[in-house]
Amino acid sequence: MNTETPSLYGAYAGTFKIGAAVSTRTIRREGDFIAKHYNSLTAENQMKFEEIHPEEGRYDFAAADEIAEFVGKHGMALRGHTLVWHNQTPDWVFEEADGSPASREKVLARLRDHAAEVMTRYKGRISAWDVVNEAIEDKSDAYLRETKWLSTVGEDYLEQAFRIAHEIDPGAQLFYNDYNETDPVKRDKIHRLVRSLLEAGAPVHGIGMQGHWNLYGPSIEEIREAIELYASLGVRLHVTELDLSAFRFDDQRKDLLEPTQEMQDLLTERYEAIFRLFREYRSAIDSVTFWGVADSGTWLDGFPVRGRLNWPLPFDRQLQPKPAFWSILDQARV
Ligand code: HAH
Repeated sequence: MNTETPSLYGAYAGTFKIGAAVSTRTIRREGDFIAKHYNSLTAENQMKFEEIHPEEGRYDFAAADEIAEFVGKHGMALRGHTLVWHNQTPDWVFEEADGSPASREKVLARLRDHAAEVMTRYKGRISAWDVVNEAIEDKSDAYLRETKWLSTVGEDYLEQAFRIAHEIDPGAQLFYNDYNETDPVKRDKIHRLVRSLLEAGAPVHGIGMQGHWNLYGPSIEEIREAIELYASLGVRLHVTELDLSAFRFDDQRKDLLEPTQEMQDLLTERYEAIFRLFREYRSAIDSVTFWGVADSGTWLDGFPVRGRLNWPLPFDRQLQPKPAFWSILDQARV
């Protein structure tokens, strides 16, 4: 009897890529497991601005290079995450030496330097870049998030970022990436943003739906509506950061050391329904990436509630497949 677990990406070959967020730590410790199940990787943190370019003129590519080499060795895809974001970006980018706000020209020049250095280094190896991450405000009455990119450069900072990225690497697919992307109000704002970028002639090729969802929502219908709306813009879709928290976002409960049986059953059912839906839209979706390789490495341990464990992925803390894994696998065959 063959008891070996089948490859997750193998099961979805010809449908879409199956990816995971990794770090140098996870590729060193769990390299064989990662290479078996995933054919696309994203650096969870190690390609972010503050990691790669902590001070003006000083770049540190050691970790990013190690990930890119692993990807090359295994013939995987690599997603670049991320160029323009309000988090994990050092303050110097937006400041003069005396701490006052830098001019629009200076911030754009720094963005251009950064993008040229990073995108050129991985040209031909990073096939898709999250050029801008999370630029839309969550509060329903506001449109763009108030960030230092917005206050220093102005409202066209997204358009500028996409134009710069395209000039530097014309072969890369350029994405706008965001979370709460299925919320009807935020969804419409993301749609409006990407539509206006396209109308201005900006080179936006795709929308990244992060997919930080939970066991209770969003509904399959809400996810479907978001996919339909985004795909109607004629751009490609990547699910970039999929995980299903065991808790609603405002649930503060901290008492569990293991998921309840009900949580495990819901995880199985939700992953099954979500992958059934993704498969239905495979003509629009090219890639589905989990935010972590297994529960042992999830960012949701400790976020948004400190000291709390979570179990959002199809593999457990021992890298063993959960029933949710088998339900995802079943959907590949139907
Ligand atoms: C994502 N933010 C980021 O894109 C990623 O770079 C980071 O490692 C983790 C998650 C998502 C997010 C959220 O779901 C809720 C509040 C703030 C940010």
